[in-house]
Amino acid sequence: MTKVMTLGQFIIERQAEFPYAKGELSRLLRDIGIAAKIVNREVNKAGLVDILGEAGTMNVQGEAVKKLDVYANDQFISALQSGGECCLIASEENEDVIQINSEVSRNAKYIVAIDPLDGSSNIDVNVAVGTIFSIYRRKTESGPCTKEDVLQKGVDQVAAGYIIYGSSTMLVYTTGHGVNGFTLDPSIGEFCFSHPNMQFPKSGKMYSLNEGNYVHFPEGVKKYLKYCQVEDKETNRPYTSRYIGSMVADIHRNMIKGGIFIYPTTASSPKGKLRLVYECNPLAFIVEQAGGRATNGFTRIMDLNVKEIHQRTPIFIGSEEMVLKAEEFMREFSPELKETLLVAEA
Ligand code: AHM
Ligand code: MG
Repeated sequence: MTKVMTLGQFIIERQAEFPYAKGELSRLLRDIGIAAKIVNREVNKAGLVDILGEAGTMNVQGEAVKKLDVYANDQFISALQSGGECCLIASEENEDVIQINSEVSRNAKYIVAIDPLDGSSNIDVNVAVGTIFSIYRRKTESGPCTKEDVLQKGVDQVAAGYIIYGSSTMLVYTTGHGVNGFTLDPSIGEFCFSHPNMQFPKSGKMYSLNEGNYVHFPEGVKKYLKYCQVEDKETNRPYTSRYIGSMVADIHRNMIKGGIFIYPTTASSPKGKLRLVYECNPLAFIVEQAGGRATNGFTRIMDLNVKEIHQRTPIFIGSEEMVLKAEEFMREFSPELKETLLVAEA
């Protein structure tokens, strides 16, 4: 019989990778895993909305029904608050950071940045959504943790991960020693080690971006897109277009099959749409750890300065050779953007 290793067992086994760690990070990852299972249960019930009641209404038990992204936010915050290993949370759902000032958490070492339910507009139509998280060590030694503590570059991340609520639910994470994936076995309620040492294929055939925005794309992206669509046997073109509109799902697929995901600047989002701190940096950390590449078209995502918790950035992320090719087009056809983005970031 094959032995199943649960996320909890795996985390304990890997604790040896952190010789000076006292188990706090392991406990933090475990807390996130527990909240993920609760969120998974609710996401799975989303189709029963007619029976259980729509968001904003009362359900049959007379309880107020929350929107799922608000529900997910509450679950992760409550798990991190009671876990005792996190002193500050930055969430997509909250304008400001959340300080955890309880006796046990006030001096905790870690900070969590999280997008509790990304792509939530896909829930109504039964399409995969995700949670993205990033873990930093606080900058101050002790005492109340402040917003300044979270304004760190992506290179300073201690760990990052995502949960994809898809045809199956998976948790994928890195602590800077490669990327490992765990699939939720609903029959035992545990994430089980299923994808060891995940590797981003060096190249691929899939490109993912919202082509509806084509007229507003920078010239470099337009030209790269045309390059993807041209016939060329040697480089396996034309490529295939795949866009779910759930970043976690698009990147997860590309990590398994090979591909590039782009969300560039557009006329309506001149700084890009996606958020640096809790969407792009954690995914960049995971993708780089799997051998892929993540930039804003010119500069490595994890090297970008962080000024605001809700800061946006354009992103080119995925198979290394494909991202490098797209960057060539950006340098040649949209060189002015490099300066503009540097100024925006400064
Ligand atoms: P959200 O944080 O409001 O859910 O938005 C993020 C999502 C990403 O998951 C996805 O890649 C992107 O928005 C899709 O945007 P668009 O509909 O503009 O293509
Ligand atoms: Mg989001």
